[in-house]
Amino acid sequence: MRSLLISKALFIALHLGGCKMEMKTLAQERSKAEFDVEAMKVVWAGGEASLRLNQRMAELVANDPEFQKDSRVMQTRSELLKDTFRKAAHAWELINKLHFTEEEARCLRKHIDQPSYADLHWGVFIPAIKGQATDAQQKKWLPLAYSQAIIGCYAQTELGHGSNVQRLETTATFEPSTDGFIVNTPTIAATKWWPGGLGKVSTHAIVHARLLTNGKDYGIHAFIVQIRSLEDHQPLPGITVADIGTKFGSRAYNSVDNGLLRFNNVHIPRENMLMRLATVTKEGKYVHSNVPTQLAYGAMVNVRKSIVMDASYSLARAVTIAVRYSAVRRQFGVQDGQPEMQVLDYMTQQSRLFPLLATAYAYRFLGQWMSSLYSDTMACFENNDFSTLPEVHACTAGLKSIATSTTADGIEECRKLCGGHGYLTSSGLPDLFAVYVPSCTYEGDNVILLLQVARYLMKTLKFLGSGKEPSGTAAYLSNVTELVSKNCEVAKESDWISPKTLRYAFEARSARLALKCATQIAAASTQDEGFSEASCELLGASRAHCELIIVTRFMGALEREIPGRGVKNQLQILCNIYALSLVTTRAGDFLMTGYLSPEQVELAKSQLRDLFKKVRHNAVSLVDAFDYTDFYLGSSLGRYDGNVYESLYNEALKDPTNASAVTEGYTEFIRPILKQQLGTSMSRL
Ligand SMILES: Cc1cc2nc3c(=O)[nH]c(=O)nc-3n(C[C@H](O)[C@H](O)[C@H](O)COP(=O)(O)OP(=O)(O)OC[C@H]3O[C@@H](n4cnc5c(N)ncnc54)[C@H](O)[C@@H]3O)c2cc1C
Ligand SMILES: *[C@@H]1O[C@H](CO)[C@@H](O)[C@H](O)[C@H]1NC(C)=O
Ligand SMILES: CC(=O)N[C@H]1CO[C@H](CO)[C@@H](O)[C@@H]1O
Repeated sequence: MRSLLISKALFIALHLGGCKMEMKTLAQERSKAEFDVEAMKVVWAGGEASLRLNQRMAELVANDPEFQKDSRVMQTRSELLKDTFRKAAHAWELINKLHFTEEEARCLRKHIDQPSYADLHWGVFIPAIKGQATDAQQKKWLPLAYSQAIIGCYAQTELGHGSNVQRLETTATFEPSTDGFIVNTPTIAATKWWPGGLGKVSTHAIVHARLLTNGKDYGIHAFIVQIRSLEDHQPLPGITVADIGTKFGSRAYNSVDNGLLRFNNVHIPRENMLMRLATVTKEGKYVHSNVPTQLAYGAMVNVRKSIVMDASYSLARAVTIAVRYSAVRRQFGVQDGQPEMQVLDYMTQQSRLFPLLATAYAYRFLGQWMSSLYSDTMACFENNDFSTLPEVHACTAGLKSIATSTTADGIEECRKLCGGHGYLTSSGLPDLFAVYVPSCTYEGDNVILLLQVARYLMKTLKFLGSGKEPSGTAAYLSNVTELVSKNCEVAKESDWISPKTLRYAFEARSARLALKCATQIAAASTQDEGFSEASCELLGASRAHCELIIVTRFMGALEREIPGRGVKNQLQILCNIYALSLVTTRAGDFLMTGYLSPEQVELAKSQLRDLFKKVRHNAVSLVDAFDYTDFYLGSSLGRYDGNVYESLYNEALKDPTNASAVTEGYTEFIRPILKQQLGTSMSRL
């Protein structure tokens, strides 16, 4: 096997004889892999079938001239929107012509790699109808939505209120005489603001409004409101709708028409209230249905699973670019005419990059686990068993928060790892970052989500021993007494790479931080005051709880057989890197709670350095396993063949500013300065 590998390497090296060093370098890197890359691709994709599906869609998009993305940088916002609409229409044509399943269609949209209103229509509007509409309502609305005879968005957030949904101001007042609701926007702050797809495209919106009937306020409910004509797309009477303007980044999420929406006493039929959980009768009586409210939370688990999956894809994308470029890029370390060092060989580069590589894999397994958590939870709900809801809610909220924050920071770190060139749009990183960062805010602000986890942790500790023992991801807290008293026993470097040791360390950290907060809160004059005083520490406790879950899910995923030469071994190395890099970056937690001694942290650090050495030869192949095509990556630095300099050069020459050697504006603004024809009055001073 080994000799076969070496001869393959030689073969590649010989055949690249005439090639640039950058390209030779990546080929050599690949020849050093100690595992079967194709088998790893299957593991990453979550099975042979999804790997093939991804490859099929990647190819379809890359080979279709309608989906080309080269010119996007130069577009104005209006041009970008039109380009996005054109692509969405073309995709819809393909989806119908080729009879794609929902899964295939989703995969196609992902590969087009340009967010659009369609993401909101399929990803939010339709699921909301499924979750909140009665069977009869679904029968009416879903066929229209599935055929895109209507296009919808999800209008919850207002200018004045986002996170605190209960304080939204838009009203829907029941009017018995017309058997409908009057939807109204009472103040400027009540303007709907942010919904994606609303600004320029949607014909319908799911509007969250305060339900008023018989003079009583029943709180926030969802209503379907038609906002544009199905004939000529004009806003309907009483509706003001527009785009909220340009967002962060040069294109990024600007391909989505996030919108604003105001209602001036707009009448909608009573049946347009989404009535699965509650109804209003003809007489205006508010009635709860017999469907348990908890059911609405099931969909949330699914959404959060998708967000964690997206986090792994986006981080993997940034890491692919940074790893390939770090292998190609050389600086310093010259010895008698030899090439300079690959920056990937610098320990500092490795210590920033390899933990992110490991994190991408960690989130991938986390996402897979969340899929099964979703089906398990739904199965319990079907049997009217909602006992796991608080735990599942807290855990998925926290995982969404940690995964998106870490990914956003990780993409930015990858940009820095690419030095100056990472700042160029043609590196692909600025756009990736700009598209990604709002996920720290939407579907729940990340800080607020961690505070929810904290509330759950505090409650769990409070009720320990009362017979209501914690379950699932919080089960370890029932051992809190032992976890806070028994310190770590690691005595040598290699002690650190035991799953039991790692797991226990993360349990101890989390339990100790949580208990510390609980003690602090108990000492306060009121629970609320204590919680608020301790809230910064509570974020730390929540983070510790979530990182414990991620570490144990990664380890759990490796308990099974994983086929393919060397695949499991690589994953084990990555899992240890993930866990130990957390031990060292969060050393403050471990030291302050007294679980680790400074010497034990040192041992973790040197174990981590050993692991970096092990992963070094495999780094390029480990990102190859993500199976991103050059078209999808859209990065001069992350190219599969390593030909980065020529690519950067060509991209620069394509810039429209270079269309003429003498720049526009020369005659009016530059020449007069050079010719001393400007500011004659100034020159006298
Ligand atoms: C790109 C993008 C797309 C979006 N798409 C949609 C959409 O399709 N439909 C829709 O309805 N909305 C959408 N939104 C809106 C989004 O859901 C909200 O912005 C989000 O819920 C955060 O709410 P907020 O803006 O009110 O933030 P705020 O809650 O005002 O946050 C401001 C700051 O206050 C802090 N904070 C707030 N409350 C607390 C607290 N209790 N304790 C401690 N700190 C606190 C936050 O952590 C944050 O730092 C979108 C937003 C973006 C950026
Ligand atoms: C509690 O600790 C014991 C001993 O370390 C262990 O065997 C058990 O699995 C732990 N229980 C939970 C729920 O983690
Ligand atoms: C778009 C364009 O015309 N680019 C030009 C920029 O300048 C270089 C150098 O003169 C030309 O080679 C490019 O064609």
